[in-house]
Amino acid sequence: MGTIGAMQETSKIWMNGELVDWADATVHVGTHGLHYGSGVFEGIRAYETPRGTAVFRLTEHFERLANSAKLLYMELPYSVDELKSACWDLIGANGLPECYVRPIAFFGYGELGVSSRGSPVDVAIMSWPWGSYLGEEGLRNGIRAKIASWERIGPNVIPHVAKATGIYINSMLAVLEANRAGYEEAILLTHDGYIADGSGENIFVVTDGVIYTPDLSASILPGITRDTVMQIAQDLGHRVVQKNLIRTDLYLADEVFMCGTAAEVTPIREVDDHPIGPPGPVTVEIQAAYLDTVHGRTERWGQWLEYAPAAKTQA
Ligand code: PPE
Repeated sequence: MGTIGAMQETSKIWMNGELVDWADATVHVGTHGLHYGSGVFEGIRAYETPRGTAVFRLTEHFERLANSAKLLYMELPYSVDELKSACWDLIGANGLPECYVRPIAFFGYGELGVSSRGSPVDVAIMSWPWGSYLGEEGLRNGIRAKIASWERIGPNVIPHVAKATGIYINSMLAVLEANRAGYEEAILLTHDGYIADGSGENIFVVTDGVIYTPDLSASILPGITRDTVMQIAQDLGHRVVQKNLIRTDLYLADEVFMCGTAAEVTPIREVDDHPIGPPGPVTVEIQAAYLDTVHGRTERWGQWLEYAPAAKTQA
């Protein structure tokens, strides 16, 4: 999963209201979020388009961050508009035409003890170049996935609608298990045995021409790419059904793919050693439409691309 090796450093990180040098964006080891996983974050992509750098669904990502914070009783010290503008400042400062953007808000250094009362809230935004999450080869030819023995956290364990840092221990264990067994990605089931998420992606299944994806009751993260894929698929004339799926729905599917900001639209060619096949026509069509959209090669879904505010446009 992800890029192997050191992450590519960029010049600046936005931290608590200012742009600081990459190396200076540090926290104290007494930080609440480090001890208890009490943070919320986002993963956003900025793409190079014919009209300059565009961020895909920037507003929705920060709105989800605000919702995630709310679910942790965390008061974000910045509004969605302020965070969007911070994001543009950062993108401008780092000067990359394409990058992955990672906002994070967490209970900081103040008081330890599980209750977060008394801890300040720190907010930072990083950006760096991040290539295909599951590899170029995976994007083109599909990946091999394995159902994890770790269940996805239930709705009354941690609110799964929140993109909360602590939840990712669950994802980490699942993907480590899959990787150690020789698979590229893990698929997690709910406590009741329904398909939930990949470790960092939502799942889609195509059977007899109908596109299925787990609904929110299956402990999924309400993915912004998932929403994008559902809208694109419907606009292209496909029927999309949100419903509970079981693991055999994957084994017997005509096509399976995953999607997420980092993974974009990645075909799955095998689940638990059941061959599904090379990327099928629906997957290929949706992947192409998605990549054309994010790179600004089509205007059809152009409303999702947000451009730098005029005053701050970079050369
Ligand atoms: N489910 C999970 C568990 C998840 O982490 C992600 C995003 C999604 C679904 C898809 O959500 P969206 O990006 O809104 O379409 N995972 C992010 C972080 C991955 C990481 O390794 O870090 C991402 O894709 O940016």
